[in-house]
Amino acid sequence: MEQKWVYIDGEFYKKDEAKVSVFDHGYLYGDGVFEGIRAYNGRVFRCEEHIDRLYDAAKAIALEIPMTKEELIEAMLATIRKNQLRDCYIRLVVSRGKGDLGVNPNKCKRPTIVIITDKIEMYPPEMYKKGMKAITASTRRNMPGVLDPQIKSLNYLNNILAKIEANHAGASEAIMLNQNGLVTECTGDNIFIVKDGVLMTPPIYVGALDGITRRTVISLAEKLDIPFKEKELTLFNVYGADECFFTGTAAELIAVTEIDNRIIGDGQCGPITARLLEEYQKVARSEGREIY
Ligand code: PXG
Repeated sequence: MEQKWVYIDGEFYKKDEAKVSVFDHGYLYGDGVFEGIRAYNGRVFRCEEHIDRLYDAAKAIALEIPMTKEELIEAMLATIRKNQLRDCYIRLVVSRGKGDLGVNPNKCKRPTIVIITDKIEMYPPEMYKKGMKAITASTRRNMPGVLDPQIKSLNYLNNILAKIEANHAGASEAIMLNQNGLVTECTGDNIFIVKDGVLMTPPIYVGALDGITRRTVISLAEKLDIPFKEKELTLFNVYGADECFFTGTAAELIAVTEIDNRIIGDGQCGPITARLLEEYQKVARSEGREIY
C-alpha cells in the first residue's frame, strides 16, 4: 500500500508511526478543537472559513495556536502535497498538549497540532437519491451555557450518544433538540427543511454549529432565488415538511425521507434539495485554495 504521511508539530510521520502522548490533554480530557475540511480537484474548499472557525474555537477555549493562520494553511497544503492528493478529507486537530494529570491546562506547555489527510468516506450514492432515515435522539444537544455547540471541540460525546441512538434504531443520523425541544442540528450535520417552497434552517443560537456547508447553502438559495428564512423549528415543522436535508462538509447535502417513522414529503429526494445539491457540487468542485 502506498505510504501515507501525517503531520504532527512540524514533522511528517508514517501513518502507523503517527502518535501523540497519552499525557496530551486532548486524549485525557477532550481538551482541544478540530476542523473537517475537503479538497476537490486540487483546491481546498472554503479554506479560510475553516481556518477562521478553528481559530475562533481555539480562542473560545483560551488555547493559543502557536502558528499564524497562513502558516497553518501552508502546513495543511504541504501535507496534502506530501500525500499527492487532489480530492481528500482533511482533519486539523489542535489539542492542549502534554501536561500533568488533572484538568488544569496550566502545565500544558505547547498545543499539539495534527493534520491528517485521507480519502473521503461518504454515504452510498443511492442514499443521495432515495434519502436517508433519521430519528430524533432523546439525548439533548449541549446547551450553549454548558459547552457551546459553536465550538468544534474534541469533546463530541454529546453527539456520539445521539449517534448511538441512531445506530440502535437502524437509522443513519439523529436529530438533536435543545432543552426547550427546538430542533438544533444532527450529530455532524446541520438540518434544513422546505415547506411551501420556503427553505428554512434553525438559527445558530438554538444550539448548533455555524456550519460552513450551511452558509454555502444559504448563499446558493439566494443566488437561485429560493426563498429562505432562519426559523426556530419544532418536530411538528420537520414531520410536516415537504423536503428535509442535512448538510456537512463530508456529506455535502443529503436528503432525509423518513424521520421517526414519518415519511417526509413524498418519500423521495425533493426538487429543491436536488437543485441545491447540484449547485453545491458545482461550487465545491470549482472554488477554493489551490494546492499545487
Ligand atoms: N454540526 C456538527 C455538530 C458538526 O460536527 C456540522 C454540523 C457541519 O458543519 P460543516 O462546517 O462541515 O458544514 C458538523 C461538521 C467527521 C466530520 O469527520 C464532521 C464534520 C464535518 C466533516 C467531517 O466526523 N462535522
